[in-house]
Amino acid sequence: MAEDSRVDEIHRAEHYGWTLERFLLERQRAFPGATGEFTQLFQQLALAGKIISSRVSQAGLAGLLGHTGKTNVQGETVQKMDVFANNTLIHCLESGGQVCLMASEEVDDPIPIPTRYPKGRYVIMFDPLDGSTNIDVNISIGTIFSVHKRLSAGDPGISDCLQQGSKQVAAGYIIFGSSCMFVFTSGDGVHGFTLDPSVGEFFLSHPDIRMPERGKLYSVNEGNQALWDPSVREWVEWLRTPDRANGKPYSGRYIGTLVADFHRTLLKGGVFAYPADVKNKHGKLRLLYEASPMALIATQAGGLASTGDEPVLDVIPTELHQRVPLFIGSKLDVEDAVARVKRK
Ligand code: FDP
Repeated sequence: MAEDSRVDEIHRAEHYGWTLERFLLERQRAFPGATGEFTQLFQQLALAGKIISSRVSQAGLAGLLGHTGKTNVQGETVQKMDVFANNTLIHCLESGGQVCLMASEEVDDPIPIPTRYPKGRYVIMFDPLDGSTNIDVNISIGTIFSVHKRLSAGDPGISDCLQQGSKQVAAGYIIFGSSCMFVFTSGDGVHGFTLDPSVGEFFLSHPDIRMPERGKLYSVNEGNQALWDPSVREWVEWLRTPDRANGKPYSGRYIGTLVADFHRTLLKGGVFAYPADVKNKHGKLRLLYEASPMALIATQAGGLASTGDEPVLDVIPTELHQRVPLFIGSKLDVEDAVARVKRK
């Protein structure tokens, strides 16, 4: 047996039986003062992930494909699965007692916890089902979440949501792809768990994920080229220009679901970008529940995330559904992008 695959096998055997729950409980024990609230919050998130995963895999049979006929706060068409995922997350999280306020891509204002339930010390924001345009065509989609500590002493409000990314206590995503994975960081590395649907549990499959320092892939919607700043066009052109010393040309990969494009970038390296353009003056992706959580994961895995002007984690939010340009991925690839793309 080749040394590499033997190491892989030992690695797998060591972590077999490490469910997400066991992993969280072990970590909880390492903090004697821990209340267990954080672990319980993640149990609720995992439950929501399993429910959404099960529906996503049956969407065509369960009458859940297609749109609702409505548009959301972003002016985008709301798909039936968006609504299902949004409601599932809200119902799983509102009653647990760990969360004091929620916010969702699908809802204009922060979502309060009904008075019949206790309020906890966390604020959670999510994109319930990222990649809406890919739902009906069986391409990977996902849920993204960002967790902050509550700031306010009294009734929680919008200021609890408008916190810098660097203040996140945890962030993650659940990708519904050829397998379902739960990937998260709570500031101590990035860990990935794969759902075994026959057991109904997430098992640790990717401990301590590290992003390669440089990759060979770039990921951007080239259909927007005509709308980009010339410096963005030149950067992409540079990536495509053969140069052995720099490992170029890079190969292009673009799925059009941030979760899926980011997941590939996390594991394989390279760079994903959604720059500002003439149509999307501040970029397209949402700061609080798309760019920020991915930025925390990227930095925890040794990568970088920038708006082109500043680290995503430093942006001070002013609006719940604020957008930012995003360059995210391998450290050296993002540094190249930032050096080449014109600042504001
Ligand atoms: P979608 O609008 O399909 O929900 O969240 C926005 C997002 O998808 C990201 O997942 C994705 O990276 C991006 O938009 C795709 O946008 P384009 O179709 O403009 O490339």
